[in-house]
Amino acid sequence: MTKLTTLADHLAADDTASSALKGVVSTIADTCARISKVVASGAISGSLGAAGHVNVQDEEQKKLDVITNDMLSQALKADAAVAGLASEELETIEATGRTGGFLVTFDPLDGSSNIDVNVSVGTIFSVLPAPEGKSPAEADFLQPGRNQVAAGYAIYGPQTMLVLTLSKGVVGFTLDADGQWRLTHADIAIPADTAEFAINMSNQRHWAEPIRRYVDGCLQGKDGPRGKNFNMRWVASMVADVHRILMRGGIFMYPWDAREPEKPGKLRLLYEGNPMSLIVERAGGVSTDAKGAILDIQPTKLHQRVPVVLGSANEVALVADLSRG
Ligand code: AHM
Ligand code: MG
Repeated sequence: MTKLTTLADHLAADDTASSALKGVVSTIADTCARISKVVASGAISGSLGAAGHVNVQDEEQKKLDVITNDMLSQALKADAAVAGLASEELETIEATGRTGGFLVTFDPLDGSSNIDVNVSVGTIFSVLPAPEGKSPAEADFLQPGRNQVAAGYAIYGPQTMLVLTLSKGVVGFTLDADGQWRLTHADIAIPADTAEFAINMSNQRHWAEPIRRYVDGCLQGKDGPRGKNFNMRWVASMVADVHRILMRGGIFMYPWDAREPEKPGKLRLLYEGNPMSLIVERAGGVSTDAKGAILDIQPTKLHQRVPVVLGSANEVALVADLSRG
């Protein structure tokens, strides 16, 4: 059997990224491989369950949120090309004492509310350029998603995979039994059309009119305006729902809703919205907050939330059309 290309060989062959950026991606990938083991050990290592406090998002932290946040933070602080980091689990940014290089934002364990029931979870990351000649402040992290020089996620599922975009295209690696990332998905592309949607239907009564109309059209299937039947999936782990869309198409929505009207949505722009939007766009899909491209939003707050509609291009265009009225 021919050996599949390793992540190290794939990065070495990429002449668009600097060696410093490749180093940061390797640091994150190595840490995700280690996180995969901790996640997989579950109750054996006593790492399941609640940590006993809430995070800056006012959400109950799991023990694994804390463990994985510490693992990534420590690894990134030890990387000479990282000037600062920001995490969904940390209140403020952390500067490493270095200048130049890169800033990394991450959600160390997305979907962690699923961890105790053994459903796929993941790590999402985004790499931004750091300011030259000064230690980064919070304002330096508030860059539009278009500035990202790399983005990706690891999914801890039946297979552990790493999905990555650098300057172009989206590639996927699978973790082998020896702890090596192997290139298994050389050119991931999202089909433009789909008959599968993903949304938390239990929030239906809180949605805005355009989302109600769109989903209602899907639910009416062949007998409705769409003239075809739709299937529905909701893992409640963004990594798992987005991964499915990258593998076979679909539309994912976590829109604004009226439960907490002052919040624009549930998902966070810097840790979830931007990295996933870059991956989806690079794979030929579309990602919008229902007004415009998520990647064009100028962030104003570190933990800013954003409505997210992403996936198959023609389907996302329909939601955007309905939203414009
Ligand atoms: P988390 O980062 O605290 O895990 O929250 C984000 C998760 C996403 O992975 C997922 O799409 C969403 O929350 C599910 O929300 P809900 O429980 O409302 O369905
Ligand atoms: Mg998350």
